[in-house]
Amino acid sequence: MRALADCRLYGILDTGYIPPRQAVSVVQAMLDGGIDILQLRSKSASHDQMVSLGEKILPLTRAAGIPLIINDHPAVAGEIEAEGVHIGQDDGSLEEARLLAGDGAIVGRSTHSVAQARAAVAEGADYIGFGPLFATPTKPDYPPIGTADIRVVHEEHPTVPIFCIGGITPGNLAAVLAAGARRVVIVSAILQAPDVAAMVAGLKKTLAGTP
Ligand code: 3NM
Repeated sequence: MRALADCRLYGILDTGYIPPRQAVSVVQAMLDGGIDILQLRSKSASHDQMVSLGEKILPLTRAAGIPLIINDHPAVAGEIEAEGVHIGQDDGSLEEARLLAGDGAIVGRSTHSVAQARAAVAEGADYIGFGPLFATPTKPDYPPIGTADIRVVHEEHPTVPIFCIGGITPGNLAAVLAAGARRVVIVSAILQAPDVAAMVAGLKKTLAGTP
């Protein structure tokens, strides 16, 4: 299983873009392109629907040796024995999520400011998301925070994996990396690409150009 520390390109299977019947083929394309870590995100799904979708995807991510992270549903992560869970600012404590997700689970938290990043790290997050850097249709209600604080959070938390997120595309990835990012989450630019595997492979190549 790939270690979190070795993950730089974080993909999300978001049912807002991909209907459940296409989930397996799109996940396979992301894996073929070389995605490092994958999250299952479905804002409208019930516990049982998340379990059912997660159980379809888990054999693929396991075969590829990469972690599967369940968004918002720590109990689902525990039930299907996914590698981890991701929660937002309003989703309770990391401790509670860790208890539900099970021993050894990766627990990540979304953060939208330097102060929230500090709090999540103090609370013991295994990784944080940091964004949205740019305006994004995937999370339309959040004001973009820009790129200036990327360097600040990396300097404050040199040992915590920080995944920059929000509006990142092949067109601005180099600028995001130049602003100090090392790891990114990219959703719509991957899921809406005509060739998902080729898009992922291209993004990985850009990331590999920056240590
Ligand atoms: N969380 P895209 S931004 C799911 O800032 C999500 O916490 C964010 O999608 C955060 O790559 C975001 O399509 C959307 O912009 C990322």
